[in-house]
Amino acid sequence: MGNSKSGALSKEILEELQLNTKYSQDELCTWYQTFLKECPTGRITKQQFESIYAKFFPEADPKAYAQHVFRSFDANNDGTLDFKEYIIALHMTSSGKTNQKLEWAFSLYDVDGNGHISKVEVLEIVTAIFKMISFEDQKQLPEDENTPEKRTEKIWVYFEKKDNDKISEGEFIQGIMKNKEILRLIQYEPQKVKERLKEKKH
Ligand SMILES: [Ca+2]
Ligand SMILES: [Ca+2]
Repeated sequence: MGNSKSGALSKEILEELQLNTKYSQDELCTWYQTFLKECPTGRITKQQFESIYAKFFPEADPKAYAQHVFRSFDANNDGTLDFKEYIIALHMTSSGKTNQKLEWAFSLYDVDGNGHISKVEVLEIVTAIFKMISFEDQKQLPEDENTPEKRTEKIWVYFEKKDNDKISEGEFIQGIMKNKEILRLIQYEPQKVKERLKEKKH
């Protein structure tokens, strides 16, 4: 132990990440150095994660959504993200295959982690998503999806579920593959995020 700050990435973790993500050894080592610069402890706390989101959405309230995303990334449930969890998360949400992205979306919506999604859980995530949409943008939403309740109802009807029914992971993924409207409804307006990121770059 002791001075582990200089620590190179262990061979075990490196091999596991290469296997699971297709990132190269060089890429992973470079990211690890950057990661350690930002997080010298080697772990991202929930508060740090929330403040990253706060920077991206200065006019909104992304805290609840950030907490849910954090939970879905924290694979071993210890309240922090280590480098491995961080890279897997990055991979699943950006370069991962559709199936992996949907598996991740399922874990995001399965708030209590019991393997099923209830209507209450959908409402919880959709409500968190709404807090990130500015009031101006909310006004532009179609009438039948312009509140968290209406949007949840619409999603639930697409899945052909009754109020107390549950959605399994298989149903969730198949449902979205069959109906792209569901994908649009369960996501935060990705176009808006992209535009905002572009603005920041220029
Ligand atoms: Ca963890
Ligand atoms: Ca659940």
